[in-house]
Amino acid sequence: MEWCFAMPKIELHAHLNGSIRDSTLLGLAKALGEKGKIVFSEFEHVILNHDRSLREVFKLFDLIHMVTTDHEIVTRITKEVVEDFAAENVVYLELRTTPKRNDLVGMSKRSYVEAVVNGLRDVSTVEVNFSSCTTGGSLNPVCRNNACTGTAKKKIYVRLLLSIDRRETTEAAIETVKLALEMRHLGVMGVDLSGNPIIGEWVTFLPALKFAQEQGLSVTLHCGEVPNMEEIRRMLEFLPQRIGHACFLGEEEWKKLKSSKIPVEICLTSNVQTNTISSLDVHHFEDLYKSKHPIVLCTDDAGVFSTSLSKEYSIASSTFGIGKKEMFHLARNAIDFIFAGDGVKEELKHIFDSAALKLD
Ligand code: 6MZ
Repeated sequence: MEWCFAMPKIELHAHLNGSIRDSTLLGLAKALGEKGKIVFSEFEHVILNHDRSLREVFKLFDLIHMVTTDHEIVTRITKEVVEDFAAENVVYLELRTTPKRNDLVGMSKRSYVEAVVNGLRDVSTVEVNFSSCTTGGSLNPVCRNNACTGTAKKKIYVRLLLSIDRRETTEAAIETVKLALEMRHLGVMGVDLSGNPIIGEWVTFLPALKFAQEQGLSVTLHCGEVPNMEEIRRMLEFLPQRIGHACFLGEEEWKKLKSSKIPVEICLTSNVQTNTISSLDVHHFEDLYKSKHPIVLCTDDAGVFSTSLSKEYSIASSTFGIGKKEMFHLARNAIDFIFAGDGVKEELKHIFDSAALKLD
């Protein structure tokens, strides 16, 4: 559906390392294979097999992380991921990633995030607004490319979320939140809790997430990727600013979610490919959409699941019989759920309203 590609879209749930292009991943793996650090043929087999369970997806992430270890690679993949989203008319992207420490290459959590920010600066195909600087305003020194200068026509707003991996300790999670606070001026808006949902306990992450909210950061949680009712209940009681997935909610939790009005990041392809949801026609998207619950369509891991945001819109439209105008409204409604401030929201409204005039 060409119109799904052409219309402006907002992406709020995209993991950096899950959004890498296959070609980049294979190229990086080949180079490591030539150095004898990995067996390339085994890696290639896993990367090109797109039919995997949730458990296998997390094994794949461990493999991906083996080839995305140094700063230059983190910078490169960030640049490419932003360029890919911009190419399909994503106008606002909240990109999330887990800050990683790797002593072997002198990487700290902070230098990891700096490498991500450098990737935003390196984007050349489109104008990037990634911090509080605004088009036409005084130039923020963090903008090295044509970001914020108003020189390029196509523009994407990018904001960052730092992810806490469920394998981490309370201290490590707090370290990530502190980093997010220190890097707010570089467009870090909040934190995410993600990682293998069968690992880790809610109580481990709670102090860090509470601290984040107290300090004014926004919080989004991977919630209900597995049927852990106790955790789902506690997550909803926490009142995060958004949640992702919401696949395994029981009746009570469902009611709680609906009355809370917490926006849900919906990842159709990801949920079906990982067998979290058995098929699209029974996906909870439909119930949430019909009951006008705040929702936003997202990709999760565009590389890992061979998808794009346009594809997700197209799938939702054809599966649930939603027309072009309604899909446009669905996309526009996401403005209310972004973590960036009112200035950006106003600019996005303007972008959508200009596009609406060309809709027919
Ligand atoms: C939970 C997920 C995920 O952070 O290295 N991640 N966590 N559920 C999912 N659904 C399939 N998809 C990705 O990106 C990769 C990391 O994001 C989280 C996992 O922790 C994964 O290792 P970054 O950029």
